[in-house]
Amino acid sequence: MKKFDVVIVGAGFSGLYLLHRLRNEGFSVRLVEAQSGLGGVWQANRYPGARVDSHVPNYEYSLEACWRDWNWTERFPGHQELVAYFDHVASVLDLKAEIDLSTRVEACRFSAEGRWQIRLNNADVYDAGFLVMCTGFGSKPYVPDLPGLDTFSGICHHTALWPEDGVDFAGRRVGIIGTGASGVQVIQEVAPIAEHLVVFQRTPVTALPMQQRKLDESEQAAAKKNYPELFVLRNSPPGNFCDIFRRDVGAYDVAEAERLNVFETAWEKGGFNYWVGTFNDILMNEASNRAAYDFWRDKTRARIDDLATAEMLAPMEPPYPFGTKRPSLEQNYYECFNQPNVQLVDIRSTPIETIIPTGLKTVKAQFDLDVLVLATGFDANTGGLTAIDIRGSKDRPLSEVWSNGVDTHLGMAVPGFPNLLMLYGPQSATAFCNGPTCAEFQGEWTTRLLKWMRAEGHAVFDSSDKMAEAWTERLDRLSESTLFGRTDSWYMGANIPGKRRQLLNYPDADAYRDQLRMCEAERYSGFEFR
Ligand code: N01
Repeated sequence: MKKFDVVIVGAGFSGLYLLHRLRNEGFSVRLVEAQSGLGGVWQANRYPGARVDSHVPNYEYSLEACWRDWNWTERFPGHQELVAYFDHVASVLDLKAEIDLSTRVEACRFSAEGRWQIRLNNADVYDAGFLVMCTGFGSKPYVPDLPGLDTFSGICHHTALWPEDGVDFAGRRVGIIGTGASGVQVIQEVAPIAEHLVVFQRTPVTALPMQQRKLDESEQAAAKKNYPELFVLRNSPPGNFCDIFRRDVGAYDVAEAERLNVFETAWEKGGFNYWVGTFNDILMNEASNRAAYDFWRDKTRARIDDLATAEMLAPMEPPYPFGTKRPSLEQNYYECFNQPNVQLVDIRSTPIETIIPTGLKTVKAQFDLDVLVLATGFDANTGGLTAIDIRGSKDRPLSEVWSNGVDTHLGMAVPGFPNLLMLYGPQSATAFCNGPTCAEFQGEWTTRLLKWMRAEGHAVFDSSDKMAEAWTERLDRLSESTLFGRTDSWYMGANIPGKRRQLLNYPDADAYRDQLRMCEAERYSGFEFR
């Protein structure tokens, strides 16, 4: 059995950063990754059009070694370029020798000796002092239980389980179920080439203009002079992004002309500016939220030719508070529905009855399809963790402990699972924190915790039920004081039938970071050491 100080699971932003930092601090570390390459979700999500929704230089590490010689070709890079970036990172930080690719963690047990035994699918067992799960929030695809799905005789794939050799849509009849971030991206790629595309929409997405453009090396060379400052800004309130800052006033604290001007400016900047870069109460105050919705609705409807289609895609009345489901970014999403070969079907009013060998039947009509794309999302936040048989000191599987809902200490640790940490996990700022920002912050926090334990002579930590329940209560209160609790979204665990409805993402990355800092300043309050 190979022994390590730390085993990390997952080679995305969090896993690679932590490997780099812990190894530099003298810990022996092994990183295990199920995919055949680096980059986490960007390996699995190789569907056409997959690209990141955070603009350059937000979605990359702040380490100069990683950005000095790296240039992006687009403001919002595609998945192939992202995968190449992760390879570049692993090369410049010299990480590859410590990573097992194509290796799946099957079971993790906490032993009486106070260490983790990690069984891999190749029959190896690793023995580690600490186990850090960096499996991301979207590693478990959700395939809905649609009657007859297994009878479909055409090509059918979930967007996050996309075949490496791709799918040819040209001249085919294609159906796409789901209009979240993944659906919006595939639809824009398929619409121009399919003979006929039917989009099955249950809830409209509030997609925002990406304002994509090409980047060249000279522009980036000039911008890099400011990167050190920009990356400091990314980690300071209002943190997350280097260059998206909301005004610290409410939408109705300013006159109408100014409000509209702020909305328009954010709209023109593109990306997430319109979601998080306008006023401080958009996601809390109903009236402000409605103002943001109405502005989005009017801009969007103006792009859609047919009135009935416009009402389905951008209804006059908001289907949910703006921004409480993740707004996707788009380039020509709404124009796709003006094409004669693209049809939109509202499956809330006319639900899917069954999938048949030749297509799909709703309660109202039958659609003949050659290809069916399931852009139906993920068992987000928890699914990637509960899929692994992880048992703590009481030998209870994590999936059982969380079967009635999640309690964690600070979104980092689970009572009864000593020496287990989660990065970008449930109940941390995950969905509301730019990935690399969170990877670096939580990675630094974890590195300092393990160094402190080493210096203090502690071998084992655990957290208490009382503190974890208090953390859940804090999130429940945040769910009530914001507008998030009103919407069925994966932020709330509400996209998975039977999953307990609770806010699974701390909706303020700055406040979340303050909580972690406070815990550390109090010599890791809420943790017990031995
Ligand atoms: O998944 P989603 P996603 N019958 O859960 C529908 C990140 N991401 O893969 O809204 C019919 O958002 C569901 O309908 P409804 C990003 O954080 C990032 O698109 O539940 N429809 C919805 O329309 C994102 O938020 C990027 O009513 C069903 C869709 O499927 C997160 O991953 C790219 C259904 C699922 O949308 C998840 O995005 C991709 C059913 N039974 C993903 N079940 C970028 O950065 C579900 N739906 C670009």
